[in-house]
Amino acid sequence: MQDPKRYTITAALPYTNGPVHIGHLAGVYVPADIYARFQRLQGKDVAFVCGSDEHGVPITIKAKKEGITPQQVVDKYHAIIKQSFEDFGITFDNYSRTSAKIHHDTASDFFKKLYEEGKFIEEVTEQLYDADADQFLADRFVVGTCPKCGNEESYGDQCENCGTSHNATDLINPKSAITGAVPSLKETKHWFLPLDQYEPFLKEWILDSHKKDWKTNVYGQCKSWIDDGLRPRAVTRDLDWGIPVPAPGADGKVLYVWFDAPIGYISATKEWAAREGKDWEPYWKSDDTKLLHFIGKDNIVFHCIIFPSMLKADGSYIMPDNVPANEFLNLEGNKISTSKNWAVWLHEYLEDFPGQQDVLRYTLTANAPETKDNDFTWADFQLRNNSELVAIFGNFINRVTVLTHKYYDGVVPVPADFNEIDEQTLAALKAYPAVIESSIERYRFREAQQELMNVARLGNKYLADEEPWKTIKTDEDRTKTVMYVALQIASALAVLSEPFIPFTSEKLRTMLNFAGLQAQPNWQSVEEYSLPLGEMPQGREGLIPSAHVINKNELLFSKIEDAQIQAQRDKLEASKAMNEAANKVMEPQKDTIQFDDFTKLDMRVGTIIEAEKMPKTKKLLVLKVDTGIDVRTIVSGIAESFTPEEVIGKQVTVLVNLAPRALRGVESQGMILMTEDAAGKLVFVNPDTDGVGNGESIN
Ligand code: B3M
Ligand code: ZN
Repeated sequence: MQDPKRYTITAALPYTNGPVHIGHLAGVYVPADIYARFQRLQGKDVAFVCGSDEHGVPITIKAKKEGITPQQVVDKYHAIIKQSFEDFGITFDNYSRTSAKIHHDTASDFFKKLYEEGKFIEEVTEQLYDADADQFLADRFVVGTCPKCGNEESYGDQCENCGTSHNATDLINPKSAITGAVPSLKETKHWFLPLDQYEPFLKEWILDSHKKDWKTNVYGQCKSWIDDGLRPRAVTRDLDWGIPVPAPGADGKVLYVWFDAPIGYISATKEWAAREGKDWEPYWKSDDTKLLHFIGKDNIVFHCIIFPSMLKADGSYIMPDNVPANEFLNLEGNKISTSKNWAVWLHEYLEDFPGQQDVLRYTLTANAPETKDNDFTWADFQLRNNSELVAIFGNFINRVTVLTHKYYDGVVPVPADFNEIDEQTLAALKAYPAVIESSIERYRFREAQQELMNVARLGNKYLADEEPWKTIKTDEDRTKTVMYVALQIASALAVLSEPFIPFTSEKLRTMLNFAGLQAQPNWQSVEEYSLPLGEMPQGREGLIPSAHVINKNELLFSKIEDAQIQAQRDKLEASKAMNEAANKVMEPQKDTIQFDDFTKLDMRVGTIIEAEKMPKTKKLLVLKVDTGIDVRTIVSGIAESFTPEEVIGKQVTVLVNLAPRALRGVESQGMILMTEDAAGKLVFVNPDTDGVGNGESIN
């Protein structure tokens, strides 16, 4: 769309059943924020809205699990999520929530209008029903085999493996997620949006008009759904958590969460407009508005097929201009999983890396899953910080500001004539705003951020080539010119970095004392004013003019040490181990024995006094154990878990009356009791016998 008058930018409403993690940030909120910040920097009229998605089955499941009400669940996580977004500088104009009255009213009215205009099909159909739970099963209440890809853990409304959206009754071998029971079919009335009727519209709008400008992953998914043929979709559910269906005969029914949630964008805009004294309608109904939905790939069908069909059914809304959906971010090679706690939670990150929001924002953009799934690793995080943010960006700024203070007491010097290198450097600088802009406008945020770093590289190369630390001894005028040019590059970085690393941009503005400037450098001025090309300096001052005084220097980034990275890896490993332990299938209990059987076992406290590896074996240690009765040899299969040195002196539990047997020619006269930890490592069944001597019986 050429020159829109205003922007309505939406970011997927996060489900309020847990905190947000790096996958959310990388996939949706950082790119949306970069885009919104960028448009604001261009002076554009922007409404950037989001909010908590507080209805739907996942929330009721969470409430059941924690023994609290769904409202308590959403209150808790709404507060945490909202705080995380603020902490990471996600500049929503409004962060609302779907339990808000304004949203209930908006969604209810939206349904009512369509209902009254006869846009729904009302139908009694058979739905999956869990008799044990006395509940209809829809969406995430039911799991089964995906009819399209065969994934055995598909949800009732969507398969997370292939992304297909379906009806719960389409699942093969459905099972209740509440009781595990095989559901029966039971009749119930629902309202359906006849998506098939919107097929011609969707074909023309997406397949014909957006083939070129939509991302191939988004376009491809839409095409495959449309090509498969669309069917009516139920927009109501038999549930007690959600927005009551405003239609006669709909007692005990609520709007389907995916019907109400996208309307949340509209409610959030209304709420914001009311607060700001604006009219919300142009942001949703005016042709000169650019509407954009930032989402993850699992939400494509809802934003490209279902919500547009709803808007079309209403008839008064505009369509999104683009839906720049991202693929998924993995973590250290595995899928991020809330239930398995395989995630980096934003609130926890900030505890471990206080004040370092930009490092994460930067890393996630550098590695954003724009065209394919990508992997976040702590090693990459450290490398990006140490060898890009610290070594390139931070280093350049540090050199410029330190030298300005050292040579000129912080005063921007008056340059002498520019030579060819200066002019080329400034010409290169001048080209960057347009280059970065072009990438952002095409939703290529990784590329845009790389170009930003190229500005810092340009600065570093310029300083390295011109060596003001050398010329200061020989040529004062030359040094002034070089420092002047370097300060222009630093100022440009303060402006151009704002969408990507806003906290750093802010610090840099303070360091360069932008507050003390008459004209604030902005995106346009980087293009317009930084290229004096020989006409300098009279009449055309730079971004940061001569005689301006900059503030004290401070470090923008600091090195991240190996120990910090290892601590993060350990944290992940620990959560994996805990998760494995929690999911471990326990061996069933053995057959019952009599007390006499037990008393036959003679177990004693003993101490290992010598240990050595059994030659030519991997697993065996030959131990000498003081059992209190005697010192005897026991061959034990623990060499993969312990070195001989580790076990000497250990007090252990010994079964002393086990019939001796020869292992590799060594007679073993007993057995040491062992168990396994969560990671599968052997551990001694330690008698923990403070003051108990060897030979004491265990019974
Ligand atoms: N809450 C799904 C999700 O978090 C959903 C998005 C709603 S956007 C209207 O993936
Ligand atoms: Zn599937």
